[in-house]
Amino acid sequence: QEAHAAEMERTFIAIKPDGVQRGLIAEIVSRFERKGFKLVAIKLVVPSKDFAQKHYHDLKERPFFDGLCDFLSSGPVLAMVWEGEGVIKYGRKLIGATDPQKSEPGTIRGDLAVVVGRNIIHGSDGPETAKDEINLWFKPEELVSYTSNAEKWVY
Ligand code: RTP
Repeated sequence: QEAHAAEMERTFIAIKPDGVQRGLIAEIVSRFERKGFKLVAIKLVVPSKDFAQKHYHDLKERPFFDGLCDFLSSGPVLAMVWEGEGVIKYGRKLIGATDPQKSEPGTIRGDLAVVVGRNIIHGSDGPETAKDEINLWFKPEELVSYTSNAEKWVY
């Protein structure tokens, strides 16, 4: 069965400053790669606080909003777009529950994080937020369209 890139689902995944500083980039990228998802955009950026507030606008009423935005803008973030069938929902599964105390072993947060304020990674929680977050973090020309060799064996 042939899968066409144009129809493929995309999600926004970011390794937060704690994940980058702890040297977990390769470990995390490798989990998405090995699963069979395809990397279509990647860059290392230090977001401004204003940008962090835009990214987390849904949480602006929450008590931890200010600290969360300070934290996201405190250092380099690895911003990525991953593509594949079901990548939004399954990406969240790979990531694990928001609170690492509750994430299952085998998940990224379960294996690699301990507290909710330092849970190392972000992933879009649905198709609408995925679209919004990809547009916020990336210009259209930063999304690379290519056929990966693996694709014909994954699908
Ligand atoms: P994310 O958006 O980062 O993937 O996380 P999520 O959907 O699993 O969780 P969400 O409720 O959207 O919260 C976003 C981020 O806010 C931080 N947080 N801190 N101190 C707290 O009680 C608290 N609760 C959430 C976490 O970094 C969470 O990932």
